[in-house]
Amino acid sequence: MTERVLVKNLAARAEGPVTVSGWVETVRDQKKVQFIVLRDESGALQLVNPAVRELVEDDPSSAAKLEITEAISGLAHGSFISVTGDLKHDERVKLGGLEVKIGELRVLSAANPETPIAADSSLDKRQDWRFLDLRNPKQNLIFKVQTTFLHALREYWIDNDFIEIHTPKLMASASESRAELFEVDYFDGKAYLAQSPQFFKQMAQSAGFGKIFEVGPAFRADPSFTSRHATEFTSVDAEISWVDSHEDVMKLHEELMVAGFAAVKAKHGEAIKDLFDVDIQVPTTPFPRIPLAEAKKIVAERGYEVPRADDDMDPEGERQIAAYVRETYGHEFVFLTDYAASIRPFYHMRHENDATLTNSYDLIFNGVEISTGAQREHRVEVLEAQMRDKGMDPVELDFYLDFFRYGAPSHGGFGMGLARVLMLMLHETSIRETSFLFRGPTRLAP
Ligand code: AMO
Repeated sequence: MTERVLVKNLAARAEGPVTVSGWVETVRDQKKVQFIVLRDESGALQLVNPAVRELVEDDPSSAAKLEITEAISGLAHGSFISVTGDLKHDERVKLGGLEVKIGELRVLSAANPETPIAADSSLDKRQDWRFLDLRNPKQNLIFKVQTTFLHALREYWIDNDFIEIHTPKLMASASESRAELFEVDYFDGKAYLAQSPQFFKQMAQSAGFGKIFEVGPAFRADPSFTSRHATEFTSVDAEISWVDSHEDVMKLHEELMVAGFAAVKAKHGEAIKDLFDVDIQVPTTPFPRIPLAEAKKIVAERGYEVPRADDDMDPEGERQIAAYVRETYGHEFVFLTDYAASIRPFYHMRHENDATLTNSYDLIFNGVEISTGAQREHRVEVLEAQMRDKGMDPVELDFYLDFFRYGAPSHGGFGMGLARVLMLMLHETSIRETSFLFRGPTRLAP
């Protein structure tokens, strides 16, 4: 057996014997000739077999040929096979101008004959059979894009002397709010699943790390069934020391987005256009920045009154402000800044001259929030006061307050939901499409 060749490498290869391996996408079993479309992780290829339907007395090779023909006739879609045969370049073959004439066929793992999902199956059903769903080139591309995006971010971080950290996901306390907290048995006591690496990425600042990043899981016991919420998601976090305000964090954030989008466009732009009909735009910097109060006025002028009494933006408001930004600046991103302290966590720094506002932002991409960032409060007495202000007992987070009792630099950072970025980048309608395996209130398997 010759060495396995990936489908994508066949075009550059001379005609002759090759071995290819993958799964069966389609079988066309005609009387005189059989065709298989075989797909591997790199592409799809047509295999051809001149059918031999009975033994030919004076042809000793006919027994083997008959065996291959019968194997192909009984081959279920999805079976994993390995084929050694003769590669031919033939422009008439629609699929890549290539064909392999089957010499030897090995069925490594036969699939059940009935495939449980089809192209028009519901999203829920496709989630049940996610491993089969992911065999589709479109679904597969999402994770190639994710790899390229994260690699570009990582390259940026490493080029700029960030340190990667991995913070624990088992915690003794809540990491964001007490709502949406998963509690788990922990020996004789209780532990909580981390809602965010927030406290520990700040700890790294007091530890003198300067600039850090983490890509890891975050858990939220959020019972809602929206297209953008999961109970477990991958959070992309960065935190840096010596910031003057949230402006420094936004600068970092937009540079990262440019790096990620440029890499995705360069590597997958064409494939994304083909499979998603989306033109990836590398955003220009600076991204538009609009204080939240002003954004609400703009949205009201467009005829939409944000109904929430809590000073926050609602999803329709986010869509409206994104539409305004697209029309006015031709931009897909907007930073909404200076959120009210009443709706932000205690650890956000407040404005020097107006304690009702915070040095914080949300990043909106194509009409949906993908990230929250802020300058943090690093003065321990102010932090304690802000906790009390929110009805929290500072004693409960004493370990966290300790981080600021032995010296701490000014600092800030952001957290960003990876599946949301991919959903909005590829114009998908749900993070279920862009999460490898989605977790929600009614989904724990597979
Ligand atoms: P926040 O709670 O806004 O901020 O979360 C940051 C980003 O994480 C993503 N996200 C989610 N994605 C999927 N399902 C969810 N249930 C979910 N919840 C949040 C969103 C969101 O914008 N510690 C702060 C960040 C910081 O200030 O550094 C935090 O967690 O994309």
